[in-house]
Amino acid sequence: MSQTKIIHVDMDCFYAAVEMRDNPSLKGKPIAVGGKANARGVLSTCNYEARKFGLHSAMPTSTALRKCPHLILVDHHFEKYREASYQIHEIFAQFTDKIEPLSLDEAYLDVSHHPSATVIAKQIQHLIYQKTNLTASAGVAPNKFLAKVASDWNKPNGLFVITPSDIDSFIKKLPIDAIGGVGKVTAAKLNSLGIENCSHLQQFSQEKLVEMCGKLGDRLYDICRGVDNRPVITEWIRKSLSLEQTYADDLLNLDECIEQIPTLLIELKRRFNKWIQKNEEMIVDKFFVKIKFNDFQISTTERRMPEVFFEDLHTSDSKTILEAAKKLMSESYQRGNKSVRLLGLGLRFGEYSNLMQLKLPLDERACLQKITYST
Ligand code: TTP
Ligand code: MG
Repeated sequence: MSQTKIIHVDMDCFYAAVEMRDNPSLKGKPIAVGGKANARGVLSTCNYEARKFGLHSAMPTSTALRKCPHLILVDHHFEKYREASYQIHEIFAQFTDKIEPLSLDEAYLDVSHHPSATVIAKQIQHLIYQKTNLTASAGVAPNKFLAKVASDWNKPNGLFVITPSDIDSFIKKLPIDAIGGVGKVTAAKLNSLGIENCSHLQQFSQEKLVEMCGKLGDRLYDICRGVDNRPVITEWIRKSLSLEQTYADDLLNLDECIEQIPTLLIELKRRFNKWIQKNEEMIVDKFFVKIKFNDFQISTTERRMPEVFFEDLHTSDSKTILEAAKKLMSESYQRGNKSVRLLGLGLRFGEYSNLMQLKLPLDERACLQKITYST
């Protein structure tokens, strides 16, 4: 079997780069794209000048301004980011069908069929710059994990190649916090045991790693040896997250149903925030409401939601989501207009890859966005 060759491409400070491209007076100054410094504003990203001050994605804007008072805060222009994203994904498609987009600015490409993945990666970087005037970094490696680490290695506008014979020496020095899935808590726990890099991890049996890190231990056992057998996934996966509540006494009218929404929302948000930590690559696609009437007739209504809705999912604010839930619930209720025994709320998720593959026109994808969540 031929050697697997994966390229991971990731745009450099993507939203910020688009903003600097379109307003060159921002270049060379610390800038961030994000919400205002009121209660819930966070940075979506910032440029490399701002990163020198310790700023990063998902940092509250108020904190960012404290650390970097002359920071220039720029509003989002999602339409522009989607346009650039569309252009880069079209470039990827010139080289292979095996593409797994992770978000607007990032994708894995399986180019095992080609004699030189490095040549393709360079061409992709060149074409991206030519078409969008933006820079991308690329990593080339025998698997997804190493390709992703490699794309980060020489950022910005970098290319880093890990060949099969490099793996052993490269992986041994790799710090554990460079492994996706090792969060701050796990990293701190492992550090306290003197485990700082993959060569330290290699000293432990699989059983011991599972004992120390739970399910993650199985993956760590492979990853710390540079092994990752996950294929580049191109097919549609859809998931949803929902909750349902059956009431001891039927809810007699729409108002009684609507009164239940805030309680249901608190639980939905709690589950969402827990779930999204393990499913970072998923994007919220739709919001839905389910009603079961007392004669067991079921009525569901689902809708794509505006961006602000998704922001509400991971902040304490629920205004937009509450309004949306009321509207969907009214629609569902009208179909039966009788006593209700069960209410449900839910979110459907899609992977960006799937949506790209359906080749939806740009405006159909308009409500999709990468989720910003604060840690
Ligand atoms: P990233 O690729 O994670 O970051 P980046 O492209 O800004 O910077 P880097 O050079 O390190 O790759 O994310 C791509 C875009 O997704 C980013 O420009 C903004 C958006 N984003 C959010 O909205 N919220 C987040 O928490 C993150 C991490 C990214
Ligand atoms: Mg990026």
